[in-house]
Amino acid sequence: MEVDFQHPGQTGGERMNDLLRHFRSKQLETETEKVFDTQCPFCSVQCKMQLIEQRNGERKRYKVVPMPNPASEGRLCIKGRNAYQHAVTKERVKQPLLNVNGAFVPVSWSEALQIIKEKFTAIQQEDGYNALGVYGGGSLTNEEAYLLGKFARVALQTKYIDYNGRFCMSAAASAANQAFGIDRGLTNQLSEILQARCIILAGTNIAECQPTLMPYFTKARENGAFIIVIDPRETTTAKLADLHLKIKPGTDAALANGMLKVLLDEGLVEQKFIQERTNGYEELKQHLASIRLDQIEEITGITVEQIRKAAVTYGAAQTGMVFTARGVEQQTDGYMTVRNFINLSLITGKIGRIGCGYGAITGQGNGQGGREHGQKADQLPGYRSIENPEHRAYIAKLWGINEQDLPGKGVSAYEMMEKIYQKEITGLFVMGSNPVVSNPNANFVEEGLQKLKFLVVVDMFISETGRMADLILPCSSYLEDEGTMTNLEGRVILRKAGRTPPGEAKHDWEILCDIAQALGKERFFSYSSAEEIFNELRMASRGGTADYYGITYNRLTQEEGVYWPCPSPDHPGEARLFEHSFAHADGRAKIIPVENQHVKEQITEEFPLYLTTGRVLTQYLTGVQTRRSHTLAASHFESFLEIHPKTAKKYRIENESLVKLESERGSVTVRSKLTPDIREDTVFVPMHWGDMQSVNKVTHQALDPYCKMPGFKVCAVKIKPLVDLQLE
Ligand SMILES: Nc1nc2c(c(=O)[nH]1)N[C@H]1C(S)=C(S)[C@@H](COP(=O)(O)OP(=O)(O)OC[C@H]3O[C@@H](n4cnc5c(=O)[nH]c(N)nc54)[C@H](O)[C@@H]3O)O[C@H]1N2
Ligand SMILES: Nc1nc2c(c(=O)[nH]1)N[C@H]1C(S)=C(S)[C@@H](COP(=O)(O)OP(=O)(O)OC[C@H]3O[C@@H](n4cnc5c(=O)[nH]c(N)nc54)[C@H](O)[C@@H]3O)O[C@H]1N2
Ligand code: SF4
Ligand SMILES: [Mo]
Repeated sequence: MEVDFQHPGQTGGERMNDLLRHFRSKQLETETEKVFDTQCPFCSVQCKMQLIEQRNGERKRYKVVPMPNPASEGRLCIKGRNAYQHAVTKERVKQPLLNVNGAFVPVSWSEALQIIKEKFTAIQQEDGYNALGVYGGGSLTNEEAYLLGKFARVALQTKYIDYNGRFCMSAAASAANQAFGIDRGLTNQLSEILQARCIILAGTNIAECQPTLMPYFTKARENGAFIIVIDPRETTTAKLADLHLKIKPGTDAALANGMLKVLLDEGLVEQKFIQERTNGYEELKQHLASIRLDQIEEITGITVEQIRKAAVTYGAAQTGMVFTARGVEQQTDGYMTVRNFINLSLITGKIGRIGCGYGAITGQGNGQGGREHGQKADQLPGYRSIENPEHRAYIAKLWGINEQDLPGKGVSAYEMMEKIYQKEITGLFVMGSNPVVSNPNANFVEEGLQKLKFLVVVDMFISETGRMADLILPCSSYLEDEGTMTNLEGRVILRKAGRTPPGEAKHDWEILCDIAQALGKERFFSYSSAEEIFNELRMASRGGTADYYGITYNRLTQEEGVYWPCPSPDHPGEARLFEHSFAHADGRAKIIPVENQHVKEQITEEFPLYLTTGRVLTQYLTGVQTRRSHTLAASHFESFLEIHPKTAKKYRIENESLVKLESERGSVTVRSKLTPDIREDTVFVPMHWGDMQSVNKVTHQALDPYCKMPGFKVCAVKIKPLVDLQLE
């Protein structure tokens, strides 16, 4: 604002007073500062920070201050430092948007709710209650994930609910449940990594995906730990390793068999632990008798010598930890592969004591809590089962409904897409996911979504899935939405949120309550705060595997988070699991034999290369948030194809040239990045982009039969230069 110093008829003194007033108020404006205590919305470490908003008239400046916390010890990565940028951008959706002949038109909340009521009721009448599907996400708070499960079962009365965590945590979660009787990402707290003398990192790229955890591993190494990384690429994480096993994609189950065999042959097993604390060892022993190491070398591309080195070092070490992530889990045998890595921990007795354990490195911010409280097809809160009569009765009573009215088990995320394609599900409600980019076989998924009678997407932005919606509902961001998140260690943390949502955006839980009210179900959904929902969740989880009963907002404010299980308010929470017993009824863990190879798409003459997919440091998942942060978008503005120079030469592909990548399902165009860090038979493309760069147009739809995890990490492809000079 300019000051007009030329008021006619003003005396010099009056003019001076005006001027002073102006400068004083200007100074005050500059000093207007708001401080928000928050935590990063991205990965499972959940680093704490403060966002300082400085206002100078219309202009705002932001400063981010990392805050101490037990997980990242006060560190923040580049995504965390710039996370505020997407939350404060003008691109936020601020009003409900109705799709009218392809154009989004703002409507009021009451109009939006009326439309939902009409459409949902019509679908229920025409196609039945199970024609409505609900699709959730691992970014939602515990309160919202819990409420979404209740919303599907009580407000919509549908059995079809699942969430993006199916693509993320399902293999590790089902393996841990079967092996240990409980699924909590890490069995130990992070600080114990420093005590481990051998660390196996299988299909996990911590340096890019949980960067603030890297110092735990570098310090462990300084303490003398031997680090083994298993990855088809020499990632930044692999560069830290003492031994990098550059495995052929999809063959980790066989590699683990090779290591188990060596451990047995060398007598590096803990007989006492096996006898007292496990079942199934004899069957494993018999199975391994038929395994030949030269066969394993042929399958995996890892030499017998390297397999021996890895096994003997892990077996002989006093302490050791095994970590897996999506590299081994996002496979059509992901469940079995994780079981085989857990077998390593069990037969060596390297679990349940200091510096010894197993960990599935959880992915999304609330990837852990999001999988515990009922947004999964077969699950009720507290990790209860929707098929267990006692569990059903407990939850039905708490919710005030008849047990018979609680729907049964639905299907997994991708199977919901199949049901949509087959027009069995005709209405879909998406909260916290961008399925048209993150599902495998994305062309099929897109075709299916087009057939829906009604698609509602709740999001902060117009995502690729949002673009296809009939109605977009604006939700609050992490800076605005208070609630609890459970980090990769199983530590429940309270995320404070002091900012007011922009425009008419509402919290996810408010949106669920409003829709429930419009559908006449308000008596089941009358909450006035996230804390109130949490208190109901505490009761719902009480006595369940993931017991949160002893955790309160009060405790979370005073303590630095509380580990579950925490069955009573005076319970400290369990930092290290399985010290004395496992969670199965007999207290023992289960060892099982795992086959070397499982059905996967094989390379052929027409499709001669393996494609594997994953992540880069500065982008997050389908990129809807990180592409709206100018700093992050600038660091990686397009996708790429990592390829070995020898392979590139064979296909006449130059560095930084456009490449057409094709499978039987579809094709994408991406820019080449030549690097000797990748295997010659494999190419890698990140998952963070949509439309013509969406790698999931190429990936395979096959699912793991146990946990329904898609095999994102391996399929057969062909490549060619987009413009082939030799052919022109
Ligand atoms: N920067 C960033 N960080 C993130 C995310 C993000 O999008 N961006 N997402 C978060 C989420 S939701 C998740 S689930 C995690 C994922 O974390 P990670 O699982 O660590 O990440 P990915 O890159 O998917 O896969 C890890 C590694 O597996 C390797 N790999 C591929 N195929 C195979 C195989 O057959 N065997 C083996 N052994 N390795 C293989 C890849 O080369 C890759 O380096 O990251 C979380 N953190
Ligand atoms: N090829 C390939 N595909 C993969 C993977 C892979 O490695 N390779 N990884 C898989 C994995 S591990 C995952 S986790 C999935 C993730 O895939 P998606 O579920 O699609 O993940 P996001 O990109 O995080 O989409 C989240 C959407 O929700 C919005 N959102 C964020 N926070 C909130 C919130 O609090 N409330 C609401 N209502 N909306 C919110 C964001 O703006 C965004 O549009 O992708 C999977 N797909
Ligand atoms: S992305 Fe993960 S490691 Fe980086 S700041 Fe956020 S929570 Fe921390
Ligand atoms: Mo994930």
